[in-house]
Amino acid sequence: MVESLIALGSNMGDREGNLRRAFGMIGRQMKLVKISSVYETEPMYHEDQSWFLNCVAAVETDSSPRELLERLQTIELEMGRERSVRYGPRVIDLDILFYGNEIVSEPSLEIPHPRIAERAFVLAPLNEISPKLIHPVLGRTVSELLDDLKTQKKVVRKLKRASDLAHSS
Ligand code: PH2
Ligand code: MG
Ligand code: MG
Repeated sequence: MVESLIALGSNMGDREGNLRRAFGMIGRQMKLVKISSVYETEPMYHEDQSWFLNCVAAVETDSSPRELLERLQTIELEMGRERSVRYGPRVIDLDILFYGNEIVSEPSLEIPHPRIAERAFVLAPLNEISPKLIHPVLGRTVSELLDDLKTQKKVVRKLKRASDLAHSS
Protein backbone atom coordinates (compact mmCIF):
# COMPACT_ATOMS: atom_id res chain seq x y z
CA MET A 1 0.00 0.00 0.00
CA VAL A 2 1.21 3.47 -0.86
CA GLU A 3 -0.07 6.75 0.52
CA SER A 4 -0.91 9.21 -2.19
CA LEU A 5 -2.08 12.80 -1.86
CA ILE A 6 -4.77 14.05 -4.18
CA ALA A 7 -5.94 17.61 -4.80
CA LEU A 8 -9.63 18.18 -5.51
CA GLY A 9 -11.06 21.29 -7.11
CA SER A 10 -14.39 22.47 -8.51
CA ASN A 11 -15.64 25.82 -9.79
CA MET A 12 -18.76 24.88 -11.76
CA GLY A 13 -22.31 24.08 -10.63
CA ASP A 14 -22.84 22.77 -7.12
CA ARG A 15 -19.20 22.89 -6.05
CA GLU A 16 -19.75 21.35 -2.64
CA GLY A 17 -21.94 18.63 -4.10
CA ASN A 18 -19.26 17.92 -6.69
CA LEU A 19 -16.60 17.44 -4.00
CA ARG A 20 -18.99 15.23 -2.05
CA ARG A 21 -19.69 13.09 -5.08
CA ALA A 22 -15.99 12.78 -5.90
CA PHE A 23 -15.22 11.69 -2.34
CA GLY A 24 -17.94 9.06 -2.60
CA MET A 25 -16.46 7.69 -5.81
CA ILE A 26 -12.88 7.80 -4.55
CA GLY A 27 -13.87 6.13 -1.28
CA ARG A 28 -15.39 3.20 -3.11
CA GLN A 29 -12.07 2.47 -4.87
CA MET A 30 -9.42 3.17 -2.25
CA LYS A 31 -9.06 3.94 1.41
CA LEU A 32 -9.52 7.60 2.27
CA VAL A 33 -7.26 8.22 5.23
CA LYS A 34 -7.24 11.99 5.71
CA ILE A 35 -9.16 14.94 4.36
CA SER A 36 -8.40 18.64 4.76
CA SER A 37 -10.86 21.45 5.26
CA VAL A 38 -12.45 22.91 2.17
CA TYR A 39 -11.13 26.28 0.97
CA GLU A 40 -12.70 28.84 -1.29
CA THR A 41 -9.90 30.07 -3.53
CA GLU A 42 -9.30 32.80 -6.03
CA PRO A 43 -8.67 31.38 -9.54
CA MET A 44 -5.06 31.21 -10.69
CA TYR A 45 -3.65 31.42 -14.24
CA HIS A 46 -6.94 31.88 -16.06
CA GLU A 47 -8.32 34.59 -13.77
CA ASP A 48 -11.61 35.34 -15.48
CA GLN A 49 -13.56 32.44 -14.00
CA SER A 50 -15.46 31.63 -10.80
CA TRP A 51 -13.73 30.97 -7.50
CA PHE A 52 -12.92 27.35 -6.72
CA LEU A 53 -13.55 25.08 -3.80
CA ASN A 54 -10.34 23.15 -3.14
CA CYS A 55 -9.27 20.49 -0.69
CA VAL A 56 -6.70 17.72 -0.38
CA ALA A 57 -7.13 14.05 0.54
CA ALA A 58 -4.68 11.32 1.52
CA VAL A 59 -5.54 7.86 0.21
CA GLU A 60 -3.99 4.43 0.50
CA THR A 61 -3.91 2.51 -2.71
CA ASP A 62 -2.53 -0.61 -4.37
CA SER A 63 -2.75 1.03 -7.78
CA SER A 64 0.38 2.05 -9.65
CA PRO A 65 0.73 5.77 -10.36
CA ARG A 66 -0.56 5.22 -13.89
CA GLU A 67 -3.55 3.17 -12.69
CA LEU A 68 -4.33 5.78 -10.06
CA LEU A 69 -4.28 8.49 -12.72
CA GLU A 70 -6.65 6.43 -14.86
CA ARG A 71 -9.02 5.87 -11.96
CA LEU A 72 -9.14 9.57 -11.18
CA GLN A 73 -9.64 10.48 -14.83
CA THR A 74 -12.51 7.98 -15.05
CA ILE A 75 -14.17 9.66 -12.07
CA GLU A 76 -13.69 13.08 -13.71
CA LEU A 77 -15.33 11.81 -16.89
CA GLU A 78 -18.20 10.12 -15.03
CA MET A 79 -18.85 13.41 -13.31
CA GLY A 80 -19.18 15.13 -16.66
CA ARG A 81 -15.80 16.77 -16.88
CA GLU A 82 -15.11 18.08 -20.34
CA ARG A 83 -11.62 18.84 -21.51
CA SER A 84 -11.63 22.38 -22.78
CA VAL A 85 -9.66 25.46 -21.80
CA ARG A 86 -6.35 24.83 -20.06
CA TYR A 87 -6.72 26.05 -16.47
CA GLY A 88 -10.34 26.94 -17.24
CA PRO A 89 -13.60 26.11 -15.42
CA ARG A 90 -14.27 22.52 -14.38
CA VAL A 91 -16.91 20.48 -12.58
CA ILE A 92 -14.19 18.45 -10.89
CA ASP A 93 -10.43 18.27 -11.09
CA LEU A 94 -8.54 15.43 -9.40
CA ASP A 95 -4.77 15.83 -9.44
CA ILE A 96 -2.16 13.48 -8.00
CA LEU A 97 0.16 15.60 -5.85
CA PHE A 98 2.38 12.87 -4.39
CA TYR A 99 2.62 9.10 -4.61
CA GLY A 100 4.75 8.03 -1.64
CA ASN A 101 8.14 9.64 -2.36
CA GLU A 102 8.18 8.44 -5.90
CA ILE A 103 9.21 10.67 -8.75
CA VAL A 104 7.47 10.00 -12.05
CA SER A 105 8.32 12.00 -15.12
CA GLU A 106 6.37 10.95 -18.17
CA PRO A 107 4.73 13.11 -20.82
CA SER A 108 1.21 12.76 -19.37
CA LEU A 109 2.09 12.06 -15.75
CA GLU A 110 4.37 14.06 -13.52
CA ILE A 111 4.64 13.25 -9.83
CA PRO A 112 5.09 15.26 -7.67
CA HIS A 113 2.66 17.56 -9.41
CA PRO A 114 4.92 20.19 -11.01
CA ARG A 115 3.11 23.30 -9.76
CA ILE A 116 2.59 22.53 -6.07
CA ALA A 117 5.08 25.14 -4.85
CA GLU A 118 3.29 28.06 -6.53
CA ARG A 119 -0.23 27.10 -5.45
CA ALA A 120 -1.63 28.35 -2.17
CA PHE A 121 -4.86 26.54 -3.03
CA VAL A 122 -2.91 23.26 -2.78
CA LEU A 123 -0.38 24.08 -0.04
CA ALA A 124 -2.88 25.51 2.47
CA PRO A 125 -5.06 22.37 2.64
CA LEU A 126 -2.04 20.06 2.26
CA ASN A 127 -0.36 21.76 5.20
CA GLU A 128 -3.30 20.77 7.40
CA ILE A 129 -2.91 17.07 6.80
CA SER A 130 0.80 16.60 5.92
CA PRO A 131 2.88 19.61 7.07
CA LYS A 132 6.04 17.54 7.49
CA LEU A 133 5.88 15.71 4.20
CA ILE A 134 9.10 16.32 2.29
CA HIS A 135 8.78 17.17 -1.37
CA PRO A 136 11.05 14.56 -3.01
CA VAL A 137 12.29 16.93 -5.72
CA LEU A 138 12.52 20.26 -3.86
CA GLY A 139 13.70 18.75 -0.57
CA ARG A 140 11.49 21.07 1.47
CA THR A 141 8.57 20.25 3.71
CA VAL A 142 5.05 21.28 2.86
CA SER A 143 5.03 23.81 5.69
CA GLU A 144 8.30 25.33 4.42
CA LEU A 145 6.90 25.55 0.89
CA LEU A 146 3.83 27.32 2.25
CA ASP A 147 6.01 29.77 4.21
CA ASP A 148 8.12 30.44 1.10
CA LEU A 149 5.10 31.15 -1.04
CA LYS A 150 4.53 34.77 -1.90
CA THR A 151 1.16 35.17 -3.49
CA GLN A 152 -1.59 37.74 -3.41
CA LYS A 153 -4.18 35.10 -4.22
CA LYS A 154 -6.86 34.64 -1.62
CA VAL A 155 -7.45 31.27 -0.01
CA VAL A 156 -10.23 31.23 2.55
CA ARG A 157 -11.09 28.28 4.73
CA LYS A 158 -14.74 27.65 4.20
CA LEU A 159 -15.85 24.34 5.59
CA LYS A 160 -13.97 23.06 8.55
CA ARG A 161 -15.23 19.54 8.39
CA ALA A 162 -14.68 18.40 4.87
CA SER A 163 -14.86 14.91 6.28
CA ASP A 164 -18.61 15.50 6.47
CA LEU A 165 -18.57 15.59 2.70
CA ALA A 166 -16.85 12.23 2.53
CA HIS A 167 -19.25 10.41 4.81
CA SER A 168 -22.54 11.83 3.64
CA SER A 169 -22.88 10.32 0.19
N1 PH2 B 1 -7.14 24.81 -10.96
C1 PH2 B 1 -6.68 25.15 -12.13
C2 PH2 B 1 -6.42 26.52 -12.52
N2 PH2 B 1 -6.61 27.47 -11.48
N3 PH2 B 1 -7.25 28.06 -9.33
C3 PH2 B 1 -7.70 27.70 -8.12
N4 PH2 B 1 -7.86 28.63 -7.19
N5 PH2 B 1 -7.97 26.40 -7.80
C4 PH2 B 1 -7.82 25.41 -8.72
O1 PH2 B 1 -8.08 24.22 -8.40
C5 PH2 B 1 -7.34 25.76 -10.01
C6 PH2 B 1 -7.06 27.12 -10.28
C7 PH2 B 1 -6.43 24.12 -13.13
O2 PH2 B 1 -6.47 22.86 -12.67
MG1 MG C 1 -5.43 20.93 -11.71
MG1 MG D 1 -6.14 18.03 -13.46
